[in-house]
Amino acid sequence: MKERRIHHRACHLCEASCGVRITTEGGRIRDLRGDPADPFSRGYICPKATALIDVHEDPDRLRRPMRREGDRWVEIAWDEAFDLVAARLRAIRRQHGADAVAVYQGNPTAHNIGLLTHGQLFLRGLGTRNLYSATSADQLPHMLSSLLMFGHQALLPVPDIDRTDYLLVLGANPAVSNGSLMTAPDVKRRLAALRARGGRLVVVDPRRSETARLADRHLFIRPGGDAPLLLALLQVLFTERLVRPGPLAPHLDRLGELEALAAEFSPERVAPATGVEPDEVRALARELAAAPSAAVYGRVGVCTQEFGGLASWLINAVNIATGNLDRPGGAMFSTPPIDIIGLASRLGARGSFGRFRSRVRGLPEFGGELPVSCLAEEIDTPGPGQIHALITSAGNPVLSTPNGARLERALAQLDFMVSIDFYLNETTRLAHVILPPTFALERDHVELVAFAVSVRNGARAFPALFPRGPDQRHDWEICLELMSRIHAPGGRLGRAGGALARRLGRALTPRRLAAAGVALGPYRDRRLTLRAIERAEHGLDLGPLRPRLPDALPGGRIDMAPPAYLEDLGRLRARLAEPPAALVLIGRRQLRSNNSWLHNSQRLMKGKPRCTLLVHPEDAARLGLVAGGQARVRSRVGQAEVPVEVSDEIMPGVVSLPHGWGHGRPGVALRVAATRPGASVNDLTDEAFHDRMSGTAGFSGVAVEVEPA
Ligand SMILES: Nc1nc2c(c(=O)[nH]1)N[C@H]1C(S)=C(S)[C@@H](COP(=O)(O)OP(=O)(O)OC[C@H]3O[C@@H](n4cnc5c(=O)[nH]c(N)nc54)[C@H](O)[C@@H]3O)O[C@H]1N2
Ligand SMILES: Nc1nc2c(c(=O)[nH]1)N[C@H]1C(S)=C(S)[C@@H](COP(=O)(O)OP(=O)(O)OC[C@H]3O[C@@H](n4cnc5c(=O)[nH]c(N)nc54)[C@H](O)[C@@H]3O)O[C@H]1N2
Ligand code: SF4
Ligand SMILES: [Mo]
Repeated sequence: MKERRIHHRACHLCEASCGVRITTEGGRIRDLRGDPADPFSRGYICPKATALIDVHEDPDRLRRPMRREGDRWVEIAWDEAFDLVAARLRAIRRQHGADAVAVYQGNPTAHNIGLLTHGQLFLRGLGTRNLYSATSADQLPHMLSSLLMFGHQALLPVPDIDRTDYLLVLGANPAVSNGSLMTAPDVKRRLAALRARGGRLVVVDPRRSETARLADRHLFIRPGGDAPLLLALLQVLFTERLVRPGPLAPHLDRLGELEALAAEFSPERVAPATGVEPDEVRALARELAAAPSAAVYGRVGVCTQEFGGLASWLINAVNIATGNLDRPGGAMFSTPPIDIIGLASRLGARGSFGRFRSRVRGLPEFGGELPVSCLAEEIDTPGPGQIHALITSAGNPVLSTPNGARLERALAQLDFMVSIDFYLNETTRLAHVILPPTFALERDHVELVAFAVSVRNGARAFPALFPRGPDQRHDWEICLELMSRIHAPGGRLGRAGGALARRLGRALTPRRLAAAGVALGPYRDRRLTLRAIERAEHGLDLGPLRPRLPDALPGGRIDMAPPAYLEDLGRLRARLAEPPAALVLIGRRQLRSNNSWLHNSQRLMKGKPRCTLLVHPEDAARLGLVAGGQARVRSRVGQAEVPVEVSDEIMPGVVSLPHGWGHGRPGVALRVAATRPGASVNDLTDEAFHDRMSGTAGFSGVAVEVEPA
């Protein structure tokens, strides 16, 4: 056991999925570095990769189920925990119906094969309308535009950044995030290569971000101004006869309607809302049209704002209008080793929107889920259909969703709450039971999500690095166990059926399901198997993206002007007629944070405090704020006190605060995070400020007042 061994696998803390080389000795990690032989990341890793070790070894990480008795937590046995949870959830379902049990799933779900297979089976199988996830605080608008335009909510275009001649980035900061809905490890090198081959990079962002600093040009934009800007781009493209959809033209519906609606949005008309000079808009349109290939790419900044739905649609529309959808160097579709979209489409599952609406505010369902902006009110508003119990899985909604403070109060009122998570954090401390799963190094990994949105086709899978502890459970096992204890005996299957289902579920491990998926997948002609993917220990490169349209379109057509967007234009016109708010808040991702959950790593917490309010010098002077001083920030829903950082990298009239902080809440058992708790920006963001069309949370553009504290 003492022998030194080298393992090649990947970090899957985020979508970039960077290859790592880990040296172990005596069951411990001696060294972790980037894998130079990895064809995707070529030796790159970001500072967060060391958190693989830190979380693995974290003494605060939970390894046994815990039950709360008032303010005290006691360890209990798994069997007792499963029985307790199942009994409570069954009783609440019996008394109030299936919708009374809500579910919230967080971001790490996407990087956890067992939560994608058995987790979905269990949580969606509960048959509740009250399904919530981080999707509605993130990429929902992109998925919605894929559903409404391309006919499947998971058919997401990816900018082909390794071959493009022109990349226009709106509301994304890949130099820090390492790309999202764009698996592109070591993005900075790729962006440098783009410029080195004569291509151009333009970034549109209310902050001169780390990505903007690498660009040929950076344009400040008022938060929420993207939809008007994109409409103006289309207006110029149409009036200057620059629209050339190329080979896609015969597959487009309602291009004429798009032209007609864009006509009213001249660059001059939208300028007050966007803050972008009309000449700049015209230049952008002409450059996009003239480039041999170009891609417009937008992410969190265009999604989590008042007009995220419209903006996502219009990004696709510009890519199509300039002939760049599905062409090398444009926005393309990956071909992942498991064709979830094809499999789902054949079963008639393309996604859904607006099938039902939330009880209190009437926000639309998307993909079977309701917007997380309405979770708190669905708990704290009495009446038929009220939520009485909650299951959280791999999420920390108290820190990650708008008006987390209201949600926190609502959670305390629940009859029952269970969290599947290995940290006692801001959310799970309110649970009655915590069920801690294994962590990344203790379980098999098959990458499902990253290569569905990768800038290069590929595949990756590897076995657990360390055996799990004798009394640990994987997420999928927890979900399977709960599922069988909630539904049987007495469920539709009866006692014998329940036992059979459990045996079947245990035999169908996530790995076996994935193996079947690969065998049926798009590379079956090449006889690709999961075993072959696992043998490729540096990751399997399956080549550059290939054009896939029109075959990949489930309905064979692209809708350029879906009615749901046309209806929403009225709301945009009304906003354009109003004066903009004097001071608005936006977010900021940081290299050594991953949303809320890596702040218990000493190495990642080193250096200056990072939870600071970024203020432009003019605003600082006007408001009487000084660098290093404290500011009190107020919004409709709450307030926070934070240290001030003065910089002209932020545009005047905008302030920025990172998310994922606020660890000072009582009962949080994160000893390192507690040394620098910071304030939660989501105690300021407003659940009532959202994209009404899609239901997505509005983190960007929240009206605030700031004064010295
Ligand atoms: N203001 C503001 N708010 C935001 C954002 C923003 O930019 N600004 N960004 C939004 C975005 S993009 C996202 S994705 C969300 C994230 O929102 P969440 O997913 O709710 O929050 P995370 O901080 O990612 O919390 C992840 C939780 O999962 C646990 N965990 C980690 N790995 C596993 C695992 O393998 N299994 C299980 N069961 N648990 C695990 C961690 O301990 C942690 O408690 O936040 C959103 N909130
Ligand atoms: N280091 C690190 N990496 C991460 C994460 C992390 O927390 N830390 N989180 C991961 C997750 S869950 C995700 S979803 C991805 C997100 O990946 P990205 O979307 O690339 O990351 P953000 O930093 O949120 O980028 C949003 C940008 O939009 C800008 N912005 C804000 N409002 C507006 C607006 O109205 N219009 C425009 N045009 N721009 C605006 C912001 O200033 C910011 O630069 O990152 C992932 N990677
Ligand atoms: S970018 Fe960092 S956190 Fe994301 S996969 Fe790569 S090393 Fe891990
Ligand atoms: Mo995210």
